Amino acid sequence: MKNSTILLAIVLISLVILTFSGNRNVFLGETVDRGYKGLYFLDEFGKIYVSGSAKHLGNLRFRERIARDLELTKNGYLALDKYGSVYSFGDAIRRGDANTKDAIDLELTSNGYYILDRSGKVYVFGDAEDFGSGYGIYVDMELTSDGYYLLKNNGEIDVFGDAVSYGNADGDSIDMELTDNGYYILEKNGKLNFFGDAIDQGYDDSLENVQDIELINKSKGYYILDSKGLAYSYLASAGFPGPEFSEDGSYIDMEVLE
Ligand SMILES: [Ca+2]
Ligand SMILES: [Ca+2]
Repeated sequence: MKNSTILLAIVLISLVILTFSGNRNVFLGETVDRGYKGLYFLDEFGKIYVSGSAKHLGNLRFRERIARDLELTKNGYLALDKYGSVYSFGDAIRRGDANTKDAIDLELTSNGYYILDRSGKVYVFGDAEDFGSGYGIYVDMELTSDGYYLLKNNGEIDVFGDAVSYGNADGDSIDMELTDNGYYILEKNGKLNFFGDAIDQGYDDSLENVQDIELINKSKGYYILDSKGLAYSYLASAGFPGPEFSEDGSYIDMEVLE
């Protein structure tokens, strides 16, 4: 074959690989300064995707869909699996595992962490203070300065310590995020409920299987992540790309690097 023929063949083969590799990255829009540096995404197999100046420090490689949560530390991150095991990367310190079959959330304190399981049981490690557990089916935990909220899958919240109730949602709920004097509660169809001083920047309640809301402090906007890896921006996008698209919907968590 002539050199030009070989070159053409290489180009064609590369095009075919590119077209069918399925590595579609989802871009989130133009580059704007929103006061944060990057994004992390976690899928249920433990793979971690980064963009912007978020640092990739390692993946978990599960054969089953058991990764549940990712939390950032100053120069690292901790990950949680459904059996309550905690994995550390970079400067993050692992302080022990929860003995459960259905862990759902990891929340960090200054020198410790909480693990919540689906039944509402709260596990404490390091300097995390135990204010009590819930009773029911739970989907999320958020910390206040001296207490915490537990969110049930029906949208009801339980308050512990200094956490203040501003009301409940009443749909199939998945996640909550706190503002100074209020909170957001996200439902699985993308519907967002606003309490106290939480600002409505919009939402789309015809989505499927949304997983996470992440607030952007500076813009007072937020991202809503679905299980396929699409991050819907409401005054949130700074132009950092999202993760690979997941046909089978395996994304479970997103974190913003401030
Ligand atoms: Ca998280
Ligand atoms: Ca949350």
